[in-house]
Amino acid sequence: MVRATLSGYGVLGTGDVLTGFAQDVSQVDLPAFLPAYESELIALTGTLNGPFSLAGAGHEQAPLVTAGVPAGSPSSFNFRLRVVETVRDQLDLVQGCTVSIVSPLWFFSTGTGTPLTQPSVWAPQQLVSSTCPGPRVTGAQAAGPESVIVRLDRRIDPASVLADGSQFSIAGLTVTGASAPGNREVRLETSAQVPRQFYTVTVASTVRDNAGTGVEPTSRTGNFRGWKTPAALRITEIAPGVANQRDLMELVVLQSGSTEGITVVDAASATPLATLPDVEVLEGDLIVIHFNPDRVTPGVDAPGSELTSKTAWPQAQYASNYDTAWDFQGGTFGISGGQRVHRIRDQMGNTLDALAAVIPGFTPIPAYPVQLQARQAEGQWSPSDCNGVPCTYNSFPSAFDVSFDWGSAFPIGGTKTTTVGRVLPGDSDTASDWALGPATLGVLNGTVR
Ligand SMILES: [Ca+2]
Ligand SMILES: [Ca+2]
Repeated sequence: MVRATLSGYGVLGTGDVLTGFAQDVSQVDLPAFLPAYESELIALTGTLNGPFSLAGAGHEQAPLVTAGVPAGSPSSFNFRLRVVETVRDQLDLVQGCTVSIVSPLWFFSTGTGTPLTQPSVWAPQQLVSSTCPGPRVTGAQAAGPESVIVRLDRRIDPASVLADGSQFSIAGLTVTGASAPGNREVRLETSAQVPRQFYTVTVASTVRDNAGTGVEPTSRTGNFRGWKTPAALRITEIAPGVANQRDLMELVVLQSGSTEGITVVDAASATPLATLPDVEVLEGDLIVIHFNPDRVTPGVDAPGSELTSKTAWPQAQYASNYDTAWDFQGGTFGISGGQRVHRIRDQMGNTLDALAAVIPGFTPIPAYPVQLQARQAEGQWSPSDCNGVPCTYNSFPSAFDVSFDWGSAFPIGGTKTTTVGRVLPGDSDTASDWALGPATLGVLNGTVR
């Protein structure tokens, strides 16, 4: 890339309009003539011909077509609009937008193969104009017994949404109200939904984005299932360090309801360790989640989660199951060691419970204090800070000090005899709720361990 290194300079003026200096390259096959244009100020009009994807930290890119680089031409496979993530969010750019930009021409190369030619937008003012398709419905979800959230791919103008809900229709339900908070969602009030029933919501084209464009006629419906009361769950016991990552987690049901869509998350990973099935559990029930289940070796783990009763896959037949608990199966990853925040999230993504655990001698994991602070901010872990400042490895007390030390729960030989357990009632959201002790999986923990 052509670059100049400036060793010293003074700023004599800013904010000048550069449009007049830019050469319009909308007709040029830019990838074919990249060396002639790279790093030069260009003006270009083109259309985003595909969805956005990641393009380096904090950036996204989408396939771009222009008069000079038409769709399907050889050069089109190496031609992208690259945008800073936050700028794209602010400008509301999506597939199908036609954009005019003025900015220096960027490209990306690994040193081998054909470089990606990437006209770029780093600052909002580099987008001179844009014309986008109308908002498209991307999904819908029940948010309460008489409430639904409709999600769209562009910001909705709150003034375009009528409070009486008359722009939305759902067969089998009456829509009684609607509101748009100014983001990419609309919240509807409905008559009482039938739990688990399938519904389709249809949005009128008079619902518009901030540019005044109505909802796309071809993408104006979303499906959802009728609201059912969600179960409230709490972590009671964790057996980490079991051989072959076949770790276990025990939960207690605090409020009867469905477990559908509840996830177990290691806060460091975007992928849940387990996503629970749709089972109606009762207050006081215990659930044991089996991570990385062994469904191959006969008689070890059941073929799947128990969906109909706590003894659907009985212990006599499947040795690892507990007849006193719902045995659910997780994904293929177990519980990792070191500094970890494990949490239970409901279907909407809210944290139901969390355990912040550390191994003091373990190499500090940089992400851990951030995750700990997030749980403190949610009111799921105490103290809420470390002497008035965010808890870090260097604060006093430190992130280690306010977390539970679970180091001795990782046994040599990978057994599950010693576990991390909540000492009942143990609901102060602090490390003192927890103790190491003999496993009581499938059985309610005691008041001592
Ligand atoms: Ca069972
Ligand atoms: Ca237990």
